[in-house]
Amino acid sequence: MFVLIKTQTFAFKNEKTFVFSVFCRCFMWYIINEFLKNGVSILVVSIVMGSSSDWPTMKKAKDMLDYFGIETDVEVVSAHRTPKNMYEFATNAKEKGTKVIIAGAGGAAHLPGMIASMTNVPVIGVPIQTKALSGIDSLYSIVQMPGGVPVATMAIGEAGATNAGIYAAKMIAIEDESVYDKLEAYTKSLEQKVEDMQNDLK
Ligand code: RP5
Repeated sequence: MFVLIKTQTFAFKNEKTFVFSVFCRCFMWYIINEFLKNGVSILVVSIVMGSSSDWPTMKKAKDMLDYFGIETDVEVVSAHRTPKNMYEFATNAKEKGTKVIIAGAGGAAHLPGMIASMTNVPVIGVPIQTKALSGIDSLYSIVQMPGGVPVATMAIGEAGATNAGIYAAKMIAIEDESVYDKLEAYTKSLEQKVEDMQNDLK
């Protein structure tokens, strides 16, 4: 049996081999498609911070991402102490499969902005609460980016880190229904918390 597809002719022994071959091709097409949809979407969020002293705050972002089942990697990369590492990190982020970067820094907090200047992977900035100025310094350093180089800046400290994790999950959820469902459940759990507070007052 001969089948003409566009300009190519394919020879088959009989109808059965033809049907089997079509089935195999469809099956392979389906597997590749599924792989592209799910397998290739390595749901990685990179969490970076200027110092290990930022970790107690930044861990809140990781906790949220773990809760939503999103893979993370964590690194200490300092804009001032290891600028070459920061360059490597930012310029390799896309290739590494990083979908979102959460960058935390305190004081003269240049890390999120500098990373954002070197990659188009979206950057969420977390201003670390500092001893000297309570994090106002970090906030201003991160939030006041020049037009053209955005950093999605969160609140100062742990609340900001928690929200950074949730915000990153929302970005991942654009392409991942299962993460979206977990976000819905999380939002419901917040409603429940408020209801419990209300009941505790009675
Ligand atoms: C920043 O300097 C870090 O992000 C950190 O918040 C701050 C202080 O760093 P350490 O002196 O505690 O290492 O780069």
